[in-house]
Amino acid sequence: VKLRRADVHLLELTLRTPFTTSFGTATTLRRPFVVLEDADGRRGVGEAPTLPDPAYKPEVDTPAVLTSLREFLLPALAAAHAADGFRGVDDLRRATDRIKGAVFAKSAVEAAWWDLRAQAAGEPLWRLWSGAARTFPVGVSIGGKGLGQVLDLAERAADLGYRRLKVKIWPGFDEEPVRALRERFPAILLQVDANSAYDMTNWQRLKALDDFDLLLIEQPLFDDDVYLHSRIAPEIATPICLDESIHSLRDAETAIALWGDLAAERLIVNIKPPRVSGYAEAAAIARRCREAGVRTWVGGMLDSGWGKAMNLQFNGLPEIDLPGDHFSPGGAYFAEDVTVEPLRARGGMFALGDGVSAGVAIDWERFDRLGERLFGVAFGDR
Ligand code: OSB
Ligand code: MG
Repeated sequence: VKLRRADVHLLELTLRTPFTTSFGTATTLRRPFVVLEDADGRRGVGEAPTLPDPAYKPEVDTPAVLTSLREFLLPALAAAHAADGFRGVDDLRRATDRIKGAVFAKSAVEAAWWDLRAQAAGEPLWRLWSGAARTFPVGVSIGGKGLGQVLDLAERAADLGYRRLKVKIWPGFDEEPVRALRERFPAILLQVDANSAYDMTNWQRLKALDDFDLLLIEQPLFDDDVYLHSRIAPEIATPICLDESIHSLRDAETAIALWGDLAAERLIVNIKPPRVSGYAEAAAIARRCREAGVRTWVGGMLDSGWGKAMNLQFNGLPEIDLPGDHFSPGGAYFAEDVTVEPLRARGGMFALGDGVSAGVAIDWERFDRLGERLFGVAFGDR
């Protein structure tokens, strides 16, 4: 792929339903999108699914991602492109290797690059990633303020046909919503996400959730911790799922080693491609987890239709076991989105097709209307 320019756009996306987690409520999301242009004039797009502040984990806030892109990643890409060009994704990744962290920013660049590759090949992304045109179940994540809203959103999700629900919990709002959801939906796949709201003084509360046949408990402890999670895993019958604290294949290896003989039964990994710096690393994690018998699924960050479409293509990998966070419980996530056609699940199932790249198209008129271009670099001729 011969690149001509890289530009960063900032779009404002408005959630139709505010999303509440243990760390706060989000309504409007300012999202960086990387647009890579190749020598044939194609435009590849990658989203950084940022949040307003670093309450989920460091460097996922909009200002941090914009700083990483402007100050470090785009200059490093321009320098590497001038010196050697990019033959493949490994060259692209190597160009920014010396920059530590910046996983969301790196992922946005890589996503745009994959989009270009897929367009040039005329293929869907799932095929480039050695996936299959799978039909798989998808789930929803419920971030409700209080029991009333949680039950209301769960009802809407069940009406739309989703058979897997994830609910946000925190100390004092855990057993109550889980009990209510389990009573209302006895057969549904149910899981919880604490977004690191518990600590070593109160994690024992989570043992009470063992009575409700949950699929998993996601990131109960600290956002940067793997070790303490491995210590509480033998004490809770429900599997522990890591989200925030997995950034790389190496982190996944650490978890697999720490869980030891319990890995297959008590460890699950939420693979969010942007949180692990991109789709290449995400695929490596999925394969390593499969080898170790550790189940995986594809998480979301309230991504736009574009980010979700790419994640759904990634869900085509046969190594992904469980339903992912790809759809919102009450219909579309955003008042206005960046894709021409909305993504659709039928009966809680999503079917990958033969459409090129992400299988949906960017609506450039809306893309331009929702935000503005902030900065960019020209790569020049090689
Ligand atoms: O922890 O999975 C999470 C949203 C924002 C930040 C973190 C998380 C989430 C979700 C939503 O749970 C998943 C989605 O539907 O995109
Ligand atoms: Mg999570």
